[in-house]
Amino acid sequence: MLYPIMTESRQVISLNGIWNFKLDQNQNDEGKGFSEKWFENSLTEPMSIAVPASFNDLHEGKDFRDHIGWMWYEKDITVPNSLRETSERILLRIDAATHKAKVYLNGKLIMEHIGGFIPFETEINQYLQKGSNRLTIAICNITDWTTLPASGMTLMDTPSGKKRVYNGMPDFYNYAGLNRSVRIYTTPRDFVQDISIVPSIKGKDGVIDYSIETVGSGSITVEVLDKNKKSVAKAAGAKGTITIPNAKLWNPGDAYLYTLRVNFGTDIYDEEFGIRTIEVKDGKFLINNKPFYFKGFGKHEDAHINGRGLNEAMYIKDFSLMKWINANSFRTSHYPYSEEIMRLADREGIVVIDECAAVAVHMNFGFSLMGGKHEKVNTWEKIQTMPQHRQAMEELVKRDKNHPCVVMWSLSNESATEEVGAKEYHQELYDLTRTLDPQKRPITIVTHMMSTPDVCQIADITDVLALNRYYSWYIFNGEIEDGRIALTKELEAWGKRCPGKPIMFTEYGADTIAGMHDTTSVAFTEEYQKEYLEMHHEVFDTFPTFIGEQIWNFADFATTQGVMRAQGNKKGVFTRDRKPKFAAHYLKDRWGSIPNFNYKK
Ligand code: BDP
Repeated sequence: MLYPIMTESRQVISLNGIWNFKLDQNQNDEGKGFSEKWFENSLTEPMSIAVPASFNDLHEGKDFRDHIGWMWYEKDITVPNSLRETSERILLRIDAATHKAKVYLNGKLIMEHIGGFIPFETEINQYLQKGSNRLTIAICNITDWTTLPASGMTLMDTPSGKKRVYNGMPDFYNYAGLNRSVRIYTTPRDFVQDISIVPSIKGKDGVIDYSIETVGSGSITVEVLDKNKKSVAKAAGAKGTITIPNAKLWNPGDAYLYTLRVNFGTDIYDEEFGIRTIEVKDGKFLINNKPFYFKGFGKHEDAHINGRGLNEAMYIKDFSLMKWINANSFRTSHYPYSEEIMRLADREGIVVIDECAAVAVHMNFGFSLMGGKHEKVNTWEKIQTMPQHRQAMEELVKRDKNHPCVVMWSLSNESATEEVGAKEYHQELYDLTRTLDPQKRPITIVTHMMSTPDVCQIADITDVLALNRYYSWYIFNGEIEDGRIALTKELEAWGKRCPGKPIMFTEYGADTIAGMHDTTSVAFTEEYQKEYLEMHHEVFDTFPTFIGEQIWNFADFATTQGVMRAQGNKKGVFTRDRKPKFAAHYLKDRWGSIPNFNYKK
């Protein structure tokens, strides 16, 4: 799916700003918005809300912040006559509505979407009227065992009355609403629908195989522009191969972006791309034919006030901190991040593992961790996430396939990979993703600490073993040496189960309260976080097929409340307001001495 940009043939109009807002469904009822047809008139007594942003932290009170159910956004928009009266296509594009949306224009339902982290759009010419138009968007933040993220919901009796509660909700706050931009954009009637670019390297030259999807009639010409917008190669036709002599490569920490300018009839679109290759071979993860070592983090889109809302100043700050600490990569845990983040990673040379929103796809995990009574079920017999999961991978690959920063897809985070049925479930998604991705990137499945080598069902499918492990934290809390022994044992066992398969840690971390210190380290102190990381790194360094370390988490982040969370998850190497903890300085030194390439001999 093409990102909306202005070109000589396309206009982009932002609808961001202050909108009307109203909560609907409350803890006990199903809401009135649909039965009373709130979309047919202006909302009565609306609140003010900012778009883009998560709604939760923008007004006070638990009932507001923790609202579960439907909410309504509304804005009056006027499209200039000059635009409305042309034959151009006018599209409404919503970059993310978390998690489910119904969109009305002047009272008519014009589109619906499920999945809170992916853009969706529709042509609106036929619904637009002269003067003011009422745009109403109903959004629901409920997840269940058919959605991604997964997790169930129950109505529980509490002393103050019945209350909706989540079962197995993932460990991040359910920030919702219009989290990303809402825009109108135009294209000519005959237009470029999609572009795919597959780069390769031949000696000193870069080669791209391109293919263009169009709607309507016209002839296609394409042109490659260098960083200074100078034309370096040309071709014609919907498909083809272009050689870029003496090409500059896209490298981690040293990005170079070319532009493919596509002309089709009167339409023009500029798609950026990089020349780089990716391959998993002989136990190594190769970028541009050289063994790469991942240094970095699992992250979240999470910030004060905006929640998970688009926050470009924060993106710049986070990338600056990643460079400061000598990181070269991150995973989009646990959902697709904004297109603006992906474009920035392309530009800054940060390597990305791109994860879909498949988190909490496990019907036994939440219960067992909380010690609650729960009859064990087989997740893969009961869960109904497959249709959404297929859609999620289709939408993600379609959106992100040309990004040079994306080096691997992650099909899921900590799903029930230890349960029988996980192999078949993930194999279907693996095959789908492989077919969809023109660049045929490696694909991984991130596993949790119970998915050990003796029981893991997906180890043979995944191209890279991506492990989330918490030795010396959830297991042997406070005991570094016990953790060391158990961790070493598990890595040895993986070596036996999957000889020669590259392995990396996509999560390991210790909750650390900034400012809490001790001479003899104990859990939660800044000293303990550093010792915990040092121990892991000593072990990692002894395994030749160990290809990367991504710490949980880049920064402290908001979660639902719970006895294990002190105003959120504190495993950040930075605080939520992006100040370094003690361990950050240690990491800066370690990662400063690890090159991007050829770390493991
Ligand atoms: C892992 C999850 C992650 C959590 C983390 C933790 O993948 O989302 O935040 O554990 O417990 O299980 O800190």
